[in-house]
Amino acid sequence: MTKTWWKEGVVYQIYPRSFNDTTGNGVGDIPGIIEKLDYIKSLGVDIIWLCPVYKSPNDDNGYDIADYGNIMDEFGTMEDFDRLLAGIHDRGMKLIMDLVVNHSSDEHAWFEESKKSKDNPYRDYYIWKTGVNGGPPNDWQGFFGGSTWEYDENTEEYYLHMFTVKQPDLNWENPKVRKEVQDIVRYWFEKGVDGFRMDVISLISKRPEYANMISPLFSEAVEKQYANGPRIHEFLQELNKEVLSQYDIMTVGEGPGITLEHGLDYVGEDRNELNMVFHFDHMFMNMGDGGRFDPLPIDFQEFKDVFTRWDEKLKDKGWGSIFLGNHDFPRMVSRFATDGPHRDKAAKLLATLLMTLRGTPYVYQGDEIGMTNIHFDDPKDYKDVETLNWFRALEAEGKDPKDHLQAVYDIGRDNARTPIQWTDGKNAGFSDGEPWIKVNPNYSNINVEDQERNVNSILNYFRKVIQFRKDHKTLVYGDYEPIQPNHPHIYAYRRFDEENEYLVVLNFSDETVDFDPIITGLELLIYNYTDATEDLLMRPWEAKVFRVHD
Ligand code: ISL
Repeated sequence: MTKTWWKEGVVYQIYPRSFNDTTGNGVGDIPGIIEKLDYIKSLGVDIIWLCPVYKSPNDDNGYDIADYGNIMDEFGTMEDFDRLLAGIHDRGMKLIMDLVVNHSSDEHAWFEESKKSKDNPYRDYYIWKTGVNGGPPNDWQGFFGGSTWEYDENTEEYYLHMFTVKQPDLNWENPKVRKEVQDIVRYWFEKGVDGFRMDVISLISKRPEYANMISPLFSEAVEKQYANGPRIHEFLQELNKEVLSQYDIMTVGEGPGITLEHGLDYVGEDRNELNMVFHFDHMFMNMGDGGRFDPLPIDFQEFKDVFTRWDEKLKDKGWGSIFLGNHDFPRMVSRFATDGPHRDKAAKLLATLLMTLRGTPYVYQGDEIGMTNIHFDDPKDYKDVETLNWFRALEAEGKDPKDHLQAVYDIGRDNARTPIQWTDGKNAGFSDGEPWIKVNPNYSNINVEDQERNVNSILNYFRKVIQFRKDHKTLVYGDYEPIQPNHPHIYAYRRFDEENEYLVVLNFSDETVDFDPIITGLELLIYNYTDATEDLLMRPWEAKVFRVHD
């Protein structure tokens, strides 16, 4: 297996809008990130992934880009960006950007041209179709609900939008579009950025027949009909050949619909496509038949099995990404562990999991202090377009969103988008003005300043366990083998190579469990209870990592 910086590095994801506001307009900004670079460096992370900062009308918080070569006014200027990049490089870290090219904003100059007339030179930059029987071209449902087609009266055709109406899908069949994407990517590489996270990259190749939905189950339609289209690998190989392969950079493709079966096609070392993908097997495992807003309880067995199956799939020829949350999902501690009385131990346990699996670990901002989900009483406090669309759909059925807030508490995207809690002062130290989304009221107990003072805080545990991964390369490259994989409460595994062996034991429950891994010669190295001993009587949410001696 080849060794590289992006396999050994730890990534920290920044959602700029909610990170740190220096202007008082209630929106985080680039100078705010610059101000916190020493803090980020102090975590021990190597790579920053910055969510979109390009010009955007913010229908989907920057995932609707109006100009790929400029910075959003609310976030600052290109000079600010250049200072950010230099500040990151000065500290020995790298920066990866978000590339959102499955779609643009409808306010992008390309789309403004495209909609003017059927013979406009930019018409084929997007996907236009005539209607069928007075309705849209097919019955496709979008990621945020409703039809994926929007009628344009001027030219009497429909355009495709897999996300909001303000996010028209680009037409990758058009070689000019692919060339534009290459130019965008090259532009940022020439500036010195170190890679890209590629938004919904699995969706760029459409199936030309545009047949009706093959299944009422959204996840099935995504995998078999929306994603993994016939030319996806050709497009990625072309991008790789023309641009990616010319630079020492990393790529991680975001991949709804990328299941185990497709994984290696995208990331196999012999494929020349992407370095890693984010698959969603664990992130969408608890979707009920009603989709995202019909969540089921987390199935712990399935949770473990997902990691095991993917490790097995990628171990010889690929590489994985290890993440438990991002800006599209609830807070990891609330979702996969507990934000009740055991929150402190549970957050540390998840940090241990992230840093001891094989694959590049991604830490989402705020998880390093154990930030939790938000429960707004008033539906009006929610800002996420996906949640708001769902409220609208409920209202159309005569229902009151107020009666359905539990689903949003469980699974809504705003859970992860409340401002970072820096202090116990005004607005949690995020902004002097009124934050664009309300701060989680628990900031008086959960904040960076407080955890800096406490050697045993979640924050300081993250630092320790990140350093631990870096000091033990076996945790990066070594083999992974689950121990007693069917245990109802314990997730345990060995990581080993020819020289070293480690045992990780994690108690995912509120109960004390007497675990017997039938392995001897254990020396305790990392643990989340200060008074931990070498035995395996695992207290609630206890995590221990041992060296295994022969
Ligand atoms: O959260 C989801 C919807 O339930 C996911 O399906 C998500 O929309 C999907 O993973 C794509 O996410 C990415 O592209 C979206 C953007 O809204 C997300 O923030 C982004 O991460 C459209 O650009």
